[in-house]
Amino acid sequence: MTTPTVHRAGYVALVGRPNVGKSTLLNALLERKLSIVSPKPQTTRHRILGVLTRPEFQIAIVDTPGLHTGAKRMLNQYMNRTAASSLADADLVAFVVEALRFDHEDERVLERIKKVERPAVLVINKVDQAQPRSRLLPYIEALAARHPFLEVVPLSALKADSVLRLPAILAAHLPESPPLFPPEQVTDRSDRFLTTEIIREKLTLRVQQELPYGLTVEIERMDETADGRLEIGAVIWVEREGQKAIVIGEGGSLLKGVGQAARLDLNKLFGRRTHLELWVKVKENWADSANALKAFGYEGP
Ligand SMILES: Nc1nc2c(ncn2[C@@H]2O[C@H](COP(=O)(O)OP(=O)(O)O)[C@@H](O)[C@H]2O)c(=O)[nH]1
Ligand SMILES: [Mg+2]
Repeated sequence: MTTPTVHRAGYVALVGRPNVGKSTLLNALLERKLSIVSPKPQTTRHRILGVLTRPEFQIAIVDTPGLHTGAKRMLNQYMNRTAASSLADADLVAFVVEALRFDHEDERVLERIKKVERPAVLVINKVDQAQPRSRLLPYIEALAARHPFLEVVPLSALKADSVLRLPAILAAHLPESPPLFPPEQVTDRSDRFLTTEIIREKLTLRVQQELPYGLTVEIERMDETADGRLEIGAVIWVEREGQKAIVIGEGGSLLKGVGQAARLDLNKLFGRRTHLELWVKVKENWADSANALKAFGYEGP
């Protein structure tokens, strides 16, 4: 006689303040680059779904923009709303924090988790850089006492082996359910969307200070050539004329670097050679315009 196996499936939302490593964790769990990552906070602007399918379970992991305080711009308000609704819709919340750091923004996220009354797992990321190590255990114990977390999992999203046990831990707290997605589906995002994100990541890594927050990318065309290459034309939108020169760089150097780095990722994503053409254009204060945000694919109220 064989024991009947239970199949579990559901949504797990990765929530936390900006920069704790939510997107890095999503990519590590899926073993592929789905969500863009940079050392700058607020890199993730959208809800990104990654589907992890195993024989015994399927986890629909939702990466969210970091919940942040003092959001004045319309884009930032959209981002917070996206994160809040993913939190409210989740079967299980993975509250991601950074080892040895817990500030007022983490505090606000925890308050929200309490308010929506979703079951939550505490993920303590970046344990690789926690110094001194002796402070780690008291830190974990203090946080664990703050809320009835179902589990507390210290890990390092940058170290693949430390995330290995997380899927089974998450799945154990999901409802009994058949799979929600076909087994081969990895995300609900289109190739066009993933392409804009890759270009925005390369830009975010190269431009300084506040400029990453004023950039957005739009795909104008995506065509297959007769010899099987992919031709992509994209516009980088900035908010002011003065930002255009910065994005282009001296003699076009910055834009060229962005194009080269993006092409490498795109070749990998599409499994074929891509040709990428980038233009820089100005749309005044697009990040505060409901119409522009809608046109650029940001989810509104
Ligand atoms: N040392 C260390 N850095 C990490 C870890 N996970 C993420 N990071 C870095 O933290 C920064 C923010 O990561 P990201 O995934 O974009 O954070 P998010 O804003 O929460 O999505 C990036 O520079 C990552 O490389 C980790 O486990 N250890
Ligand atoms: Mg992110």
